[in-house]
Amino acid sequence: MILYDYPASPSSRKVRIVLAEKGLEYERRLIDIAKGEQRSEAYLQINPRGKVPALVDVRKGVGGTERTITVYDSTIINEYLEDAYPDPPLMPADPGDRAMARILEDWADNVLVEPTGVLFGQYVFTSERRRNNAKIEEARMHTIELLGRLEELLRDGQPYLLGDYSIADAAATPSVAYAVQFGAPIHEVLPKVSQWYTRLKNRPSFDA
Ligand SMILES: N[C@@H](CCC(=O)N[C@@H](CS)C(=O)NCC(=O)O)C(=O)O
Repeated sequence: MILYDYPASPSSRKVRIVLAEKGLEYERRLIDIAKGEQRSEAYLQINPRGKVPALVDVRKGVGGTERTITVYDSTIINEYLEDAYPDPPLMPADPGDRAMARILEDWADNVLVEPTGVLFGQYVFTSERRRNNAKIEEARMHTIELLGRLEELLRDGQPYLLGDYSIADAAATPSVAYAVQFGAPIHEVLPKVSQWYTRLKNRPSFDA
């Protein structure tokens, strides 16, 4: 398998976590989005959307013949990995929980990523001199407000968002990690989220 990714990209991190959780080996090819490599002609052949990540896998198809599968978009890649490599499962068994896992993944990718993306942009792509402290503080507070949803979800004391570790935890990890790294006071004001995040950090997949 080949993963085309950019180390700091939350979508790439989400896929690397799932690959690690499933114990899958793969080669990594850097697509440097800071240099615009995602728009190169060669990469657009792999992902016509011009985004990271993308995954290329070679496996036997239904008739037993080998085929090359190219998948892009982190959610679709993780669904592919779940279908192709179901052990260990990262989707809950219950249909209601499966729906909730998808809702939480979508929420992490499209809602939570907004303020954490602002923090990332301010700390990683902006020089110290040009940083906007009001914007940073607003993004930190917005992150905390959004994570209130997870604090509520974790109130019954389960270790992970839907009980057992799932795709929903993997999807939220990159944004929560950036939130903590860039000063959102999660450990101070959201005790359940704080304990859950510590659990995520202690999983070997976090290092991926
Ligand atoms: N929905 C896509 C989003 C992918 C995405 O936005 N990737 C960003 C990095 S996290 C990217 O490639 N940015 C470069 C660009 O938009 O030109 C996914 O989950 O894979």
